[in-house]
Amino acid sequence: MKLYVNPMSPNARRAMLVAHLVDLPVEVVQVDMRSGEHKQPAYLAINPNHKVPALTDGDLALWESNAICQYLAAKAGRTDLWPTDPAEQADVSRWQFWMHSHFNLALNPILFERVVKGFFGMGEADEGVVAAKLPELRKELAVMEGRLSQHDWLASDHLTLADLAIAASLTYAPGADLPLDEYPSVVAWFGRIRELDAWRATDPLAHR
Ligand SMILES: N[C@@H](CCC(=O)N[C@@H](CS)C(=O)NCC(=O)O)C(=O)O
Repeated sequence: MKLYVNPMSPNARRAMLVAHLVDLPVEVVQVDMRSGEHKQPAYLAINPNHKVPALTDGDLALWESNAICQYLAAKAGRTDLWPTDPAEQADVSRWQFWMHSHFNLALNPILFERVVKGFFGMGEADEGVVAAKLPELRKELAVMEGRLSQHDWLASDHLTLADLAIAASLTYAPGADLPLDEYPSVVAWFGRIRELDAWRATDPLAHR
């Protein structure tokens, strides 16, 4: 099994977190995006979207980080991370859908302005963009706070793919001066995530 990643990518980190947590023979393959390797025919045959992560397992070529996370956890029999009970599984998957459909749409433009531009020398953050997106982000963080003020984890009573999905999106949050302090249960939850060995092992800043 090969997992194609770039260590700087939060979407790839989502899959790498699961790869670290499960007992499977996963070979991690670095895709050199700076040289455009992800747009070469060999990689496009695996992921026509020219994005990381992607996974190959025999004849299967899989893309979309959440699908890869589900596949790895299911293949490893980790029903704690990805339950088989329909109601419990739907509880996890709703957070995975919500992450891409709502949370990231509010978060990513802010991270781009305040963190990514700095990484790549793309100029100053446009605080107008940040100000426009902050109300949306606060709305989504309030949804998480509502759940996490009553429970330690987003779904079930233990770590699941739901937590890993959303935590990966927050990879660059510490450098973005987000209003996280307004959501103490989210901060406490993120603290629990940051204590995971898998979190430390996939820290992109260790690769810079
Ligand atoms: N929805 C996709 C998003 C993947 C994604 O956007 N990956 C970025 C890196 S964070 C990428 O590879 N971008 C390169 C490109 O679009 O050419 C997933 O969850 O896997």
